[in-house]
Amino acid sequence: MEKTLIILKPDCMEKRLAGAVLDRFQKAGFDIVAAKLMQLNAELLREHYAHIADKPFFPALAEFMGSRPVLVVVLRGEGVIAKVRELLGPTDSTKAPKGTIRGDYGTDVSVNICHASDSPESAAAEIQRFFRAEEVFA
Ligand code: IDP
Ligand code: MG
Repeated sequence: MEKTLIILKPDCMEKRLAGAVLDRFQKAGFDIVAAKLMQLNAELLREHYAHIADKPFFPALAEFMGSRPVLVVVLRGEGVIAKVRELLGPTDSTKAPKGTIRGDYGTDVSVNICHASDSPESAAAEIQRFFRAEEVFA
């Protein structure tokens, strides 16, 4: 069964929307198989965001992502990687349709409620980055 990694970002935690966001994933039929509250440090963020670490917005993004504890979760289910991305909507919250998580709760292109893995390869790498094998109940 497919698995994906999500991170409920600092804006989600600050707005106390963790339950509302997880509810959407659970109502879509996905199971929580790992969860951990973490405050992400600079080294972990550089690794997690390696694909954009050279962008001018990266320092501000890293500061935002490390600004308070976030909830890191592994979800499991049929087609979970693509379906969770669809439920999130596009990166830019101001362009995300109403009814998507980012469209309903996000602020802008950076402050956008939730991270989700974008492919089977990144899901596998991201799950390993944040969890030990015995912490994933799948
Ligand atoms: P994704 O989260 O939709 O997969 P990515 O392109 O992987 O989007 O970017 C990772 C994160 O970096 C985004 O979720 C957002 O928080 C931030 N980000 C992406 N593009 C921009 C930008 O142009 N300006 C500011 N922040 C950005
Ligand atoms: Mg991404």
